[in-house]
Amino acid sequence: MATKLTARAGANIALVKYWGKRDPVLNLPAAGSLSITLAGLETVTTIELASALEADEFRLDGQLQDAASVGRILDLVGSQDRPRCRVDSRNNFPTGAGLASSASGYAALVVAADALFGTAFDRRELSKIARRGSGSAARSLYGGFCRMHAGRADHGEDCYAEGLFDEDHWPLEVVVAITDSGPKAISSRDGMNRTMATSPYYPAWVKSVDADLAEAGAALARRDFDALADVAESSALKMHASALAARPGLLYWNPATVACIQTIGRLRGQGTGVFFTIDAGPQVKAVCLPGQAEGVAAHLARVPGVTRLIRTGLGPAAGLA
Ligand code: 2P0
Repeated sequence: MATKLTARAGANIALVKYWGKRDPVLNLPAAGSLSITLAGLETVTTIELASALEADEFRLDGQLQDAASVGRILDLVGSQDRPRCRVDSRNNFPTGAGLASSASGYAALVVAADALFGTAFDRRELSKIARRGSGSAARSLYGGFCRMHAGRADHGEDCYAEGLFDEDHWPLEVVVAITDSGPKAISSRDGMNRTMATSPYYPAWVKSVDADLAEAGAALARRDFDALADVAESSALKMHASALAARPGLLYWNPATVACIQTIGRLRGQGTGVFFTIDAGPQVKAVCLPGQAEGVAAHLARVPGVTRLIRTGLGPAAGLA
């Protein structure tokens, strides 16, 4: 039996956003979400059984970290009697790029742990465990296009992610425009908690998500870019509107964020296959029809305040490295 295994998982970007929880302890989202998994922007995680250790050890990009949250996820895959572990996790994408490393990080962790402990959970079960670490992590178990189900049950067994289409279904391209690489002012978790607690628009946001999921799923199935663009931009703007209406308000954007939105809108008006989405930070993700990313990147590079571009496409499911 192996005593050391490595797994990898890609970052993901939601096209229908997750923003708010129905249970903070089990980390159950208030609504579903729909995402694309990215190629090449990965976390690679090695777990080594290390019974001689007094406690788990966790290194992120070489730096020793508190191992408590990683240990809790390892307990959920194995059991509390599992051997202690040495976990080494590396991200090959820059922090501050607005690509949540918690998503790819927890996805790679559960895949490696499942193989190392010999638990052989199916993807759905692994997505439930990854979700306990970070809601968006459930989606990084799958390649291509993924749907997260909110479920209704208090125990959360109906809350999981599933693959919709693999990356070959529709090889969309992505340009990430970085407008500020500093640490974000307010984490997603704190931002969504504040939105839930204080935003008068939060109930309307949650109520709107199911229709967006249906629309986005249908647009994907028929590869209807305009329909996907409309629903994805609306979902992102509604999420930010609910956050803006929190008290105090959450404004994740800077002037370059707005300039990128306007540039993308202008390009789309001229017939380029591109739409924007924005997460809990100032970076703008431009999702492009196959073959359009190069031209889109050239325009975004000229937007004042854009400091860096990352170009990528859709990537595969998490797996052993
Ligand atoms: C998303 N975000 O759907 C949304 C859009 C950020 C903005 O999922 O509290 O780090 O760990 O479950 O997964 C980021 O939230 O939150 C996120 P937790 P997570 O991609």
